[in-house]
Amino acid sequence: MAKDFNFDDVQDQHTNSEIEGTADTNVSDNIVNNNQSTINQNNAKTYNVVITDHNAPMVILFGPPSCGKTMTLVRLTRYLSGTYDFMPDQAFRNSTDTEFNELCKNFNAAVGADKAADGTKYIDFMLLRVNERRNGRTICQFVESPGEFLFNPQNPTAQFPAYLHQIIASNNRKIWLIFLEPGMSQEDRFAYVKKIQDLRSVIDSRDRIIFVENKVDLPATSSFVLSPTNINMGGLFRYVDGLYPQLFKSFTVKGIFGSKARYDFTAFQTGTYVEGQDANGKPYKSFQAGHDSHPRRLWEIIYKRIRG
Ligand SMILES: Nc1nc2c(ncn2[C@@H]2O[C@H](COP(=O)(O)OP(=O)(O)O)[C@@H](O)[C@H]2O)c(=O)[nH]1
Ligand SMILES: [Mg+2]
Repeated sequence: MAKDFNFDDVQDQHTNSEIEGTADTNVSDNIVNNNQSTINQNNAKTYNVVITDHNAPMVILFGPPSCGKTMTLVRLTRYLSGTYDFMPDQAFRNSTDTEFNELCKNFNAAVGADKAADGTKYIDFMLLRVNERRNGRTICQFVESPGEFLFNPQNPTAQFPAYLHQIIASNNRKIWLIFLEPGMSQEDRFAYVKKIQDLRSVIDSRDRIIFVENKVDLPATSSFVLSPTNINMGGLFRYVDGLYPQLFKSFTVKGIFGSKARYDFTAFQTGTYVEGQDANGKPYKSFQAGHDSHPRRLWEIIYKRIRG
């Protein structure tokens, strides 16, 4: 049950003239400010990013640490690898960090490894261009940043970082993937709802919202998964709605013909994680991709929303 809202009647004002008028906003400032190579709690607030493509829609992953943002990208990259190339954009961070730059170059090898859950941890702040393999056209760009800069349960009322406002201010069409997961405490969930409502108050009302209930394999939600291809989406939605009071309501508009949900809701599982040891006895988490129906379902919604 994707809760669909028909956006077709909402005029899209992302016109070319607007894009030309504001293209390259602050790029030179960013380069000046951006000579710090790594991002940390101290400079996160003011850290600037460089957006070079002002046309391709942006899909922004939004969620607390460990909700599965990076592994969702890993899973989508693998699932779509026959048709699309996922290319990290080094300019986004204008980084001099060699480790980051190496990982950008080797992104596709890193996501293919069964150690992916460990191996990609250095690239959790990146922009990935999704290019159609047959013609190189960028159809969208994914943005991932560390969850603690978006919603930190230890400091739930912290301001959003500057780079998020930069992204919000860009003229690209935006699709927000807002992650929910069964592992959050009640206190954190309530604070997270507030945070998402804060986000809603600063983003364009034409932006698309996709709520992703990740980790549906966990015991709290696995009973809704009858099989990977058959999920009791209505039951899952009601369960999640109860856990995050007012969340979905705040993205629902009342009209004369009844209420309309201005979001999609879907279930997801990146895969299975098994703790193991490598040849040197070092512990690591092995990752086995889950059933293809999960990325297929998610990609169908994303694809629909990047198109209009
Ligand atoms: N059970 C389960 N665990 C998951 C799933 N996706 C992610 N995880 C766990 O969550 C951890 C953090 O995932 P990651 O993508 O790095 O989260 P991020 O901090 O939001 O980028 C992983 O290492 C896994 O242990 C999932 O679908 N099911
Ligand atoms: Mg991450």
